[in-house]
Amino acid sequence: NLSDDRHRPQYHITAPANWLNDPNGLIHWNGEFHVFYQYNPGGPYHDTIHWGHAVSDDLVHWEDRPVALTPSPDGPDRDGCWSGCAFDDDGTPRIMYTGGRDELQLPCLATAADDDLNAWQKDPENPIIDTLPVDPPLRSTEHWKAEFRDHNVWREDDTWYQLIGSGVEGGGGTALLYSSTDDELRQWYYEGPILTGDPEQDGAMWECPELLDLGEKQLLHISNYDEVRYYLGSYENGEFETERTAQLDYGDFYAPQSLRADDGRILTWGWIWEARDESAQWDAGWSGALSLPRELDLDDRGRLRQRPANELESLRERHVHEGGCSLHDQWLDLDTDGLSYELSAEIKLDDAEAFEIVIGESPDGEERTPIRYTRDSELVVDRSHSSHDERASKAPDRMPIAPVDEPLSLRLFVDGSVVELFANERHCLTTRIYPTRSDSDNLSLHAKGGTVELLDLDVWELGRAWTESEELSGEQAPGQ
Ligand code: DQQ
Repeated sequence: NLSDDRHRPQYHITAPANWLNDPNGLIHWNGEFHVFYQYNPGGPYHDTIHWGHAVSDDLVHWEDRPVALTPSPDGPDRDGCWSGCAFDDDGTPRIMYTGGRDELQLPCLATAADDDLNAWQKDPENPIIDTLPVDPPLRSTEHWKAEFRDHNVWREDDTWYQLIGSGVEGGGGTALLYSSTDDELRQWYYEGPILTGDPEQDGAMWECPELLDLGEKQLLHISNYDEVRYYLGSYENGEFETERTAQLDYGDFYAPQSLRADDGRILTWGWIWEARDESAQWDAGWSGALSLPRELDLDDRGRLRQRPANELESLRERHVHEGGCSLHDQWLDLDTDGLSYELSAEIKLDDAEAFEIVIGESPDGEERTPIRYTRDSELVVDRSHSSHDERASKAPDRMPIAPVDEPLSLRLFVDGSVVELFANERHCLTTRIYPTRSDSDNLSLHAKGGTVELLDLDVWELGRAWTESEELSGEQAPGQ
């Protein structure tokens, strides 16, 4: 029974059951936030992909909607409706997505058939791009004639643009630019790559490219199978000039996509994949969650800033406050219940070796996950004792952060098996833990080998974000 599953998140987006991967078609429409996602209703594994759909009017409480896109047995998306985006075409919401058929990846268009975005009309001319660029020649694989998928669409004056992810044969991942002045959006002209990476450093294939205008600078992010990499710099006339590149998130976070809210904020969701093997996902009956919405912008030094959307504060319930004290080589137990909370801390490593936040701990300490901030300015999520289940990953997650002599401000969200960390509003690490015992929910702090100044500390238990839609959860129970 999914509702008794302690690993299942309570305030993150999940599918009603079965498989979820990339967030898709994100749009703020008629005051509602629409999140679609790659969804296999047939089981907790990646197979014939549909688009699942969830809606919120406050970014916090979500409601399931029926499946929005289903592969057409005779269509170019017969094998799957893969990732794509939504956009506002002068008052009409449309989506551009990738259809899969045999060895082909085929760009497809659809138009909203109702105001609630529950139904979509696929364009009879699909696929709308059927000739591949030869310069550069696109990477092919044993299975795919060409890697050519995922869409990011925007408009500049009267011209539409879109990026499609690919890789150059014998070279690196790339984001290909197309333009269109066709009112029907069926004619697209190939302009060329806006950026091509180094295969060693940036990956040989780029999925889900997205270009975001952050004002002074532009941000391109791509997913390269391994990680989400971002490029911060300037985009002009079809070319991207990189000033800085880094990882967007140091953990289990992939294929993010963004929307621009009516108030101008850029909000980004990513797919949080599982860190346990397939048999454990079968047993659970569900796989994958979406991250919390993150606001992306620039800080006053022109660096990328990432913060959880403010609206999430409305989930806060019981509150514990500590702070304005020092911990000398000691433990501090925090009085919380369960695995659904937010912790916000401002700390400074004085002469301590490390500061630890220990989550998901059993009374005998046998299951426990220390989140450790060390003198090497590294944040490590030590999963070696996270779970008695051999099928759960024991690998540590690591993220470099600010120098130890500066205070560290940390926001931590724990939600069942999901752990999301924001350090200094810049560095993010999303990961998964699967404690097996029902009493593995203790939360404590530890100053190791010296003094840590606890400048501030708050913990809030967080409420449920999910409006139960009985009809849907009954209809889509696992195994059906
Ligand atoms: N997932 C989709 C693709 C995309 C990949 C298929 C990224 O469109 O490239 O489910 O996770």
